[in-house]
Amino acid sequence: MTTERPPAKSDRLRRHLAGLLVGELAPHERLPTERSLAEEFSVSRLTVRRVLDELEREGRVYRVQGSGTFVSEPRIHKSVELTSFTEDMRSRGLRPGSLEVSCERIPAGADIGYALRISPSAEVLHIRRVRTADDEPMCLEHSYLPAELVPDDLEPELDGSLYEVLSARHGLTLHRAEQTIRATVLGPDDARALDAPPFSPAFLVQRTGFDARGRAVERADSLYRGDRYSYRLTIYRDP
Ligand code: 16G
Repeated sequence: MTTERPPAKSDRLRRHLAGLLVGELAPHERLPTERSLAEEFSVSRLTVRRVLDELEREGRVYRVQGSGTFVSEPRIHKSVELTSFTEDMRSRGLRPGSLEVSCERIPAGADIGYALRISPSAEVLHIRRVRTADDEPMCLEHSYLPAELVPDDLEPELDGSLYEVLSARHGLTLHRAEQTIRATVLGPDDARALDAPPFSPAFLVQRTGFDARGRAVERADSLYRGDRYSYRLTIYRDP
């Protein structure tokens, strides 16, 4: 017969804090002090600090010297699916938006031309947007579209969803994409656009999207704030 051991005091503390973080406290609210947690759970201050260190490493709380420990903003879990920024934000109940939108026609150049399977001298539409969720900058996005496929000036319509405009106006719907995700840091200009500290961590997601006919429709570089994003994958094992 096995007897279950009662949970360690530090486990009870961890569970209590996890409960506060998911339900009771709002982002940027202060957690109870180390001293009061130590008293309430009959553990040492060192134990409390260790549990808080762990939560800090997981990005669930942050500390301000001399003020205490606070609840972090929740991360946006992005699943690797062929969705648009607008769809991603709406499915989380957030209001998508775009700031600092610019749109210009430029020669593709070697890298973009290669990704889009067009000549380096062919024209592309370069769209730059700071993507926001409930007005907070989340992602800096550069999209490159072969000008041949989108002859109109898209800029006036880029307050909303690019994918919706491509589909409604140009009959272009993405069917498949190749995507790479890598870690990077924000250079000073990108950090300013994203309202984040320079050299803070970020994800760079590079997508090449194809329509059902196999035409490369978009090459995009999306730079996501590392403190607000995590990538979630559903993975399967062959039977
Ligand atoms: C996503 C795509 C981006 C696309 C944008 C369109 C990734 C990594 N990138 O951010 O390639 O341009 O959606 O969004 O998912 P929109 O339709 O809201 O403009």
